[in-house]
This record gives sequence, structure tokens and C-alpha cells, in this order.
Amino acid sequence: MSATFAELWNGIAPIGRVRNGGYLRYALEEPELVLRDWFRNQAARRDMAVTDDGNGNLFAWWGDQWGHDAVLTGSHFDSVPHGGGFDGPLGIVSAFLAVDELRRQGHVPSRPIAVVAFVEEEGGRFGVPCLGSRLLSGAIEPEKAAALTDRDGVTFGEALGGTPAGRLPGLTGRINALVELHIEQGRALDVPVGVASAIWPHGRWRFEFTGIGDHAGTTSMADRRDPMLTFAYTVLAANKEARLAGALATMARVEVEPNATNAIPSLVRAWLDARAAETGTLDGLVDAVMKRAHDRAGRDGTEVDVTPESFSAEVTFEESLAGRIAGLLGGAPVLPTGAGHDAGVLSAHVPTAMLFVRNPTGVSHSPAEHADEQDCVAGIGALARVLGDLT
Ligand code: HGY
Ligand code: MN
Ligand code: MN
Repeated sequence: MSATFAELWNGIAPIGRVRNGGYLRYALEEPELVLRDWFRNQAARRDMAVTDDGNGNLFAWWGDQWGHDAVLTGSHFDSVPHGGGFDGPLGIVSAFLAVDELRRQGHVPSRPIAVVAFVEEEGGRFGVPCLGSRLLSGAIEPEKAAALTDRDGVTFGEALGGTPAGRLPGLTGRINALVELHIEQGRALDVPVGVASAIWPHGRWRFEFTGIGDHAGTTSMADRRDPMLTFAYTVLAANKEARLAGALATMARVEVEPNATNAIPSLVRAWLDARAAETGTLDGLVDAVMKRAHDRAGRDGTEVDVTPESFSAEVTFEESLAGRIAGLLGGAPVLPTGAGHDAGVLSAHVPTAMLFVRNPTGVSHSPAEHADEQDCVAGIGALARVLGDLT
């Protein structure tokens, strides 16, 4: 079967799209479950057997299932709340179409190729990004992953239907390489396809500001222990410290208890997403933000407690592989990114590479995220060339 990009893309575009054009695709929930069925259907139409790894990751096989030295290619279905449609799914759609292209060319792979859909890459439901690839590679304990809860208190284990299997036995012998195609999430590409050189170190820290809940109308300003003040100060401090460090800090998710118009809050819970080109800079940034938060809490009579929730170390993709791929693609640009990816997690264990497809505005994690069709088609051709070269 030979499907076109438009056919596959238009087939999944409505799944999980909401009124503002953004997507609500949370791991192992409708509509992401519908996308997983779409994945099985696309595999069946290509006589590709589908397996999962007991962690929620799906694999469609061209060749022996878990045959040795398999080459994986794919990405993730899940989105950030109201994210764009390309971040993740573009890599999976492109992987199936790259298989079609190789078959059209009469390519007979020397090793198995598997299209992969990693679960919970965004961490949008259970809070830990790249959960599926962390489990596959043993970077997180299955029991710890199983206990992660979503905003309704449902655990990952319950959503998965049991404790995840964890690290794939014989991982490094069974996976020869992973090539993940992804929309570029910056403005650095001025040609259709680029190659990743590195991923910035980044992490998430949960700040809990506690004070004394009280009546908005009967508590003098001097008597207040208002955690919202400490939180607000910390947001500004994170912004300032990031600018000073030439790094990135975002506090975009906040929960207030009781979150009532006329009640001074007792608790404000907020998450810091911090990233930098080097680990030392990142550590310095987070330390500075925590210090500023604690100092301010002293002045506000509040408390602040900080819990690291996830960390992704600096990734440098194997230069020889990135260079070989850039050469294959006629001298494609090789560039770093501040966005985390499953390929980054697996790069600690097996050779991995990423192809970036041009994003004209660079906007991502927003309904405005977009890539032009001819650039997506160019990405598929590039992925087919790389997979053909690797097998
Ligand atoms: O947040 C990230 O960097 C990625 O989109 N999960
Ligand atoms: Mn993303
Ligand atoms: Mn992504």
C-alpha cells in the first residue's frame, strides 16, 4: 500500500483537536487510545506485526519482532495541553511513510525496522517526561513509574493495566539504533531538514509555597502569611536569574488551595521548567531561584519546599552518526535543541539520531505549531534514506 502524507495526516488531524485548534492528547486516555488503534491499523495495512514492551510503548515490525540489531524509528502521540499536532505524531506518520518509500524502492532491510510510539513523552498526564523511553532503558524504576498519578489520582500502573515491565532485556543487543524525526521547535532551520547535534540539559522542580489561609475581608495586610506573594516573587526571580544566566526558566503550571476569590491561600503549588546549554549553568540557575524563593519566604512568613520531579542530562548525539546522516542528506545543517526527546533518553544506551523538519515560525507547544507539507514530505524522503542506509 502506498499512502500519501496528506492522507495519513488528515486521518489523524481531527483526533483530540479542540476548539482552539490545539490538542488534548494525554497518554493512555481517549483520544490517544484512538491514535494507538490508528497505529495498529496502519501496521496491519503494511503487514507489520505490532508488539508492546510492557511499558506502554508500541512497536510495528518490518522483519523479525525484536530481532537483533533492530533499527527503531518513530516518536510519540501525546501532546502538552492545547499543544500542536506535529510535536510527536509527525515522527510516527513519517516513519510509516518512510517504510512505504523503502518498499517502493525494493529495499530489503538487512536488520529489522520497527516503527515506535513512545508513551507519555510530554509528561502531561503523569508528570515525568519521556516516561516510556525511561522505562524501556531502565532510567526509572517500574514501581516508581507505576505509582505516578494524574490529576484525578489515577496511577500510571492503573492506566497501563499493571506494573510496567521496565528495562528491555538485552536492550543494547536488540536495538542497533533509533532515528526520531521531529518538527523543529525553534527558528534555526532555513532548509527543510536538519540533524540534531545535542539536547540541552533540563528538568522540572515542584515548588510548594505554604502560608496561612484566611479571610480576604478581615485579615489586615500586615497579618497575612500569603504564599501567593512568595510564588509571584519566585516567578519574577526565575525570569531574572534565567536572563542573567543566558538560560531558560518557565513557571507556567500553578495550583492554588483553596483557589477562592475571597480566601487568602494556604498553599500554592507551582512547577519550574529550567534549561541551559550546560549543566553547570542549569545547576546555578536552579540554586539561585531556590535561594531567592527561600529568602522571600522568610520575609513573607511563609514556607517553601522544592522537590525535583524529573531531570534530563545533556545529550550529545553520536557525532559520527549525525555526521554520516548530514552527509547522506547532502550537507544538512546539524543543530542543538532545548527540547527533550525520547531519542535523547535512549542515546545513553544505543546510537540515536534525530531529524528535524523545518518549522517556519518555530512556535511549538501551541495550537499555532505548523510545518509545511512539502517540508514534511522532504522529511519522509530523508528518513527513508537514513533508514535505508542503516539497514
Ligand atoms: O518539554 C520538552 O522539551 C519536550 O517537548 N517533552
Ligand atoms: Mn513536546
Ligand atoms: Mn516531542
